[in-house]
Amino acid sequence: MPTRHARFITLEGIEGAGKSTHLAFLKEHIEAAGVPLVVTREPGGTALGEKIRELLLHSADNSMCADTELLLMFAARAEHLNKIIKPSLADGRWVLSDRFTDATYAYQGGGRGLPAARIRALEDWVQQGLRPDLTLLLDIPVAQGLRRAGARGAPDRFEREHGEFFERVRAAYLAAATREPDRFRVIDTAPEIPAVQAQLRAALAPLLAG
Ligand code: Z5A
Repeated sequence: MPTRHARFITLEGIEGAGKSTHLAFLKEHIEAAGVPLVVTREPGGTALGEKIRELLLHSADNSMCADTELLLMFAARAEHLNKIIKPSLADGRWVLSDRFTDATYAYQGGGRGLPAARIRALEDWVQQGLRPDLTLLLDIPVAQGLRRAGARGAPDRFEREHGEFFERVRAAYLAAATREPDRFRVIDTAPEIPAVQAQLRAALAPLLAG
């Protein structure tokens, strides 16, 4: 029997903020506390969701409408919620998701300029009130993030965007963190990795203690 109430944790951030780098550390740290954990990602996390991810990230056609992009994000999310997130939480397993709906507000809202009300309508419909318990926002100045990300391979459809796009995305993330200080923990990922891990440990401590 699970001893703690199952928690839904999300990891967010702009390009190059260090999500992939810190996901493995988070998994290890949470599991070391004896917590059964499912690690997943968006867009994706299910067989159909991964196909939608492929369309979203690697479509050769750069002219996808912003509304199409938004609807595909929520189509993948509906699958993810119903097949992975909700069943895992109901089973007492914690869920750590590499991105969730805050990414939609940041990228499709802040980045693409879609109205927040349109995103909220889909959020209410698809999530039926389910929200993360904790959101770790990995934050880094855009220029530094893009420098770090630039060291990787061929860019996907989002990674081909310009600095101003990521400035809008970052501003939207930080505004969300200011609006919901109880749910968000902003982690400064500009320092070296051990210093970032110390912040992550501190952010998780209250949940792991509870
Ligand atoms: N998207 C959306 O638009 N709307 C939505 O609703 C959702 C998603 C759910 C998915 O990409 C894309 O989908 C995403 C938004 C969009 N596009 N973008 N951009 P993703 O999340 O799968 O991929 P990503 O954003 O490119 O993130 P990533 O690959 O997970 O990782 P990262 O955050 O960019 O960073 P990293 O690969 O861990 O680190 C980058 C480099 O920096 C790497 O070489 C590290 O070794 C180095 N690094 C990291 N931390 C440090 C420190 N502290 N010191 C020194 N070097 C470091």
